[in-house]
Amino acid sequence: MSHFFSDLAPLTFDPNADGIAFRHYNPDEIVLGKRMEDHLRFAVAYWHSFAWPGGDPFGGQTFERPWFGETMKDARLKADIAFEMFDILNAPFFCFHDADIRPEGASFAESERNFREITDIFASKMENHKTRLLWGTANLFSNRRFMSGAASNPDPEIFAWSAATVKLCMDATHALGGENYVLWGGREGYETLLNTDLAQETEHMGRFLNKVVEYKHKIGFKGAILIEPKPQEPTKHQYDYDVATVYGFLKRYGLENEVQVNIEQGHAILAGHSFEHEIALANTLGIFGSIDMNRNDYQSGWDTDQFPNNVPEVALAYYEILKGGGFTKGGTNFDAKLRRQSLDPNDLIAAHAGAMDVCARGFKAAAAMLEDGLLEAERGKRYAGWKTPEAAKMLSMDLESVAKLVDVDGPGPQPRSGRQEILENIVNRYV
Ligand code: XUL
Ligand code: CO
Repeated sequence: MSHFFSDLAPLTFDPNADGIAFRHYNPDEIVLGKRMEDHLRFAVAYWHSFAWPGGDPFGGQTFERPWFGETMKDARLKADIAFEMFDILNAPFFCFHDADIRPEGASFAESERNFREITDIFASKMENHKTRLLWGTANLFSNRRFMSGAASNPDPEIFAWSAATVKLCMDATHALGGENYVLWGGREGYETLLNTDLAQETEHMGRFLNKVVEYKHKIGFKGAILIEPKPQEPTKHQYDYDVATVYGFLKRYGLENEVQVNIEQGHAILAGHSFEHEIALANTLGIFGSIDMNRNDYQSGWDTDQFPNNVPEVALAYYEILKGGGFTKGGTNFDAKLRRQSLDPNDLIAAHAGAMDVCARGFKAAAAMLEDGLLEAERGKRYAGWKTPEAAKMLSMDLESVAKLVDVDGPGPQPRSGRQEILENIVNRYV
């Protein structure tokens, strides 16, 4: 034991606890016929919890962690403490980028050796810890070599370097039994059209993604390949803007049955959508995969990556997820970081425990809303007109024939209330 977390005991479900505990998240509670842990599939994000120094655009590092440094000794200590935290949180999953877990080497080969040493450590730790890998991913955005993109970079050598990096990270994810592999195109986009060949860049991204899918099948990786949409930040115009944009891209390259989406709440907000909209659309298009459950600050307009703390919002998101049948390979990843003044090791534990509780409350509310069926009954009534054979037939008739169905001498159809406030009042009964 490193004593970093002052020997905190693993958290348990204890609504009356004095200190940090789960007050709403009971992993073994059965909801809709399944354990909560198996529904929610929580994951800890390695980067924010163990690699992020606490900087903001106006100030640098605020956190002091014994593993901060660029040596392999630091990386090994970081891995030890990460698994200590996973145990304290009883976390079923974690997620990582290559750059979170190993120091950058002087060459690709050295970075690869560093990376493999740590993923081997993960593999042996996973033999006697419960935590599994929800997804692995490659960081193709932090190092300056990626400043003009990865697959969309004008420099073909960066395209190749990116391919080699993704291959390495997919191999590791596969070897560790990861359930998904994520591609977030942090710098796949542009700052100015004046130096950008949009047609060529998007074509290269399509070719790149095809290679990723081919490789997945070649190595027999059974996990899902997920794209994480985001509209901007760091680039001004990001190609994977939102779920709808990603779907158009997948269709264009024939990958809509191969690739799904990892939807992040904060990214949905940046794109001008609600989280539940993005989830509902992904379900409608058949590409829902997983979620990053971290919110933005609504005033600042930045990707502030805060732990979830708004039960009604979370409830509506899980409602859509449950309506779509729940997670299969996906889960609830906390791609969230502490506020930079939250210096203490216990802040990390409290942040995750609180987030798990917020999700549990929202999830239970969502399950109850679905089980009681009031909202779905209302929705059913609203579309009931389409249940008649005459109405349904219209969909296959041509425009002129449909036009003939109008009673041209009558007063015309009468509008009906959308009952929004009544529906909001129903939701409020649960949250
Ligand atoms: C950045 C972001 C990433 C992805 C993984 O906004 O969300 O952490 O989740 O690269
Ligand atoms: Co994310």
